[in-house]
Amino acid sequence: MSVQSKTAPEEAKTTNPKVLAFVEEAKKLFNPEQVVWCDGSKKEYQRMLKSLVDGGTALWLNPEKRPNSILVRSDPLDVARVEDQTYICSKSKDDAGPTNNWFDPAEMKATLTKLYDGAMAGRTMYVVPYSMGPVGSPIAGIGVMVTDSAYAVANMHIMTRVGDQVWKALGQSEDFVRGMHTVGYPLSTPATADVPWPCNKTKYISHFPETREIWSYGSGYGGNALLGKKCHALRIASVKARDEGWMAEHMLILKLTNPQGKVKFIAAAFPSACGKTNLAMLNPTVPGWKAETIGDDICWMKFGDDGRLYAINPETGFFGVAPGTSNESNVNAMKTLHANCIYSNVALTDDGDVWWEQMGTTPEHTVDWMRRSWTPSSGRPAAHPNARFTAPAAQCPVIAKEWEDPKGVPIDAILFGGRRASVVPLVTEAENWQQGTFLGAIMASEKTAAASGVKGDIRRDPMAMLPFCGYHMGDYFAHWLKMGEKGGAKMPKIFYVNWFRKNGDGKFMWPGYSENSRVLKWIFERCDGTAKAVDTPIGKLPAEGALDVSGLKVTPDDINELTTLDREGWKAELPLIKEHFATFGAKLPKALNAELASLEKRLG
Ligand code: O2Y
Ligand code: MN
Repeated sequence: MSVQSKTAPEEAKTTNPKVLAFVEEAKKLFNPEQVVWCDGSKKEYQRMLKSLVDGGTALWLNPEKRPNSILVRSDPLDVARVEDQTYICSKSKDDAGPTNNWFDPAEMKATLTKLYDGAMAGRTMYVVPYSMGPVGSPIAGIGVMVTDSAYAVANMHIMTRVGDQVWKALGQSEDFVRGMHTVGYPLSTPATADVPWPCNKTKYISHFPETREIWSYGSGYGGNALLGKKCHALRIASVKARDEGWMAEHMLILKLTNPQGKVKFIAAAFPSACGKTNLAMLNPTVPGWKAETIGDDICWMKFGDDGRLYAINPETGFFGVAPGTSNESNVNAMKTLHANCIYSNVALTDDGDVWWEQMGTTPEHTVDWMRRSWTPSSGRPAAHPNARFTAPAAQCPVIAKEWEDPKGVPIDAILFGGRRASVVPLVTEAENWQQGTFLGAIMASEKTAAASGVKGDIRRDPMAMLPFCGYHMGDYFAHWLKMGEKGGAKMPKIFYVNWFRKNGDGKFMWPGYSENSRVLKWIFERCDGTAKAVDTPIGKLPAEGALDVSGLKVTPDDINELTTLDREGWKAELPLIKEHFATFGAKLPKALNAELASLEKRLG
């Protein structure tokens, strides 16, 4: 590559030698036409949107319907995270563990260096300084990302704290995550035509946990390109958290206030498609109770001076799944989306607004996410099932006042949950941290067959971290146990919830959504020691009458079934748990095997 980059060194916004060396290395490798140091300003954000619209990647939505919002349609082959092409490149394969794709770091860098060579020719390389968490918070972390995607920059503006204040907070420190991202579509000669959504059919989302680096190639979408999110805040941060004695988790954070004004903070882990964003923003149906949002996806927790676990939401926005979001399922998300959003792969209505499946009234005509004319009889969805909105968290009508508190919020309870049609009760309280870790480790979601009530595949997703843990899951469980030993009695209580039990007719037994506040109330009161529970082999279940079901149209029989131990179901589960635990080999902590053995004994 012969064309010289145009950057003048004085454009750099920091004198940090490690940052300058990183940017220089990236510049040499990618050979961009120019380098832009992002300042995180509103002006810069608007410039990004304009460049996306001018380049044909995006269009402005009707400003009367969705002010200052754009619609982006991606390449049909670049629509979601690519787990098959996601790698953990630790020095030892054993450190990545059996549930991650592993590659030798030197070999991966050799492969990617070839692909990176000149990959930004004819393009701009943006240097994006960002903070995950309030700038300067002792729980926050800093990253520097280079990218040739204005879409990634604009999304990073919404999802993270970008700007010069990050350079100030970083100072001369070496403690930052280095992220390199290119869509892998160089404009090698002036005659090379750009396309609306440049990407490459070859994709690599590679993580180097030991050196805190992310090298991403070929995709411009979501978690593959917004490096602050899954790559930094979970895969790299989980390793950093293990090394430094804190926790980086795939959890929402919510604030719950009872009618007397007493507050508890709850973190909750659910696999994808289990209504995490809905729970994070729920409007309680129990009179006098209030729920507010701190975060909807990621939670970083460190011990405070008082020995309790304090959590921050490292993000500043929601990158939520659009289909299924409606005034019925999540009115607060809908209100958040009124303006200043980026919509990806949703449908465009004839009056310049957005639409997706289950949003509300079906329009007679839209342009679908693939830019084709669409009517309800088209026989295909108008929005891609993984269509997304990127929305500023500050716009959420129920955002809690503490959401940007640099010291974080003290966590009272941790919830694990999956989608289980049978066996798992509505809510179970772990006896202690070790049993709670066991419940998190066996977390699963069940695909129910079309013939409802029939048990389908069970997919284990421990702590909802399977695709996001940057190291061996056996070591991750050990880290959880170690944190429990350190925190002792001050650790949050752990609960396992399941909103998705079905009856013999295949109907959901629990109404879910806002009614989940009844379960949250019981959890709150368990933390206070005021609600009653009964001991069972799997943990504590609500005692009769302890769950507030007043005014709820659920039969007493169903409530009873939802809150009673299914002994035979749990017995049938034991061999599946053993099989799951065998995945982790010798790294499975003995304490978890002991929990399993003790459960088996208690079940009789
Ligand atoms: O498809 C993507 O790239 C996004 S995946 C995602 C986005 C926001 C929150 N959670 C997730 C997830 O997969 O857990
Ligand atoms: Mn997620």
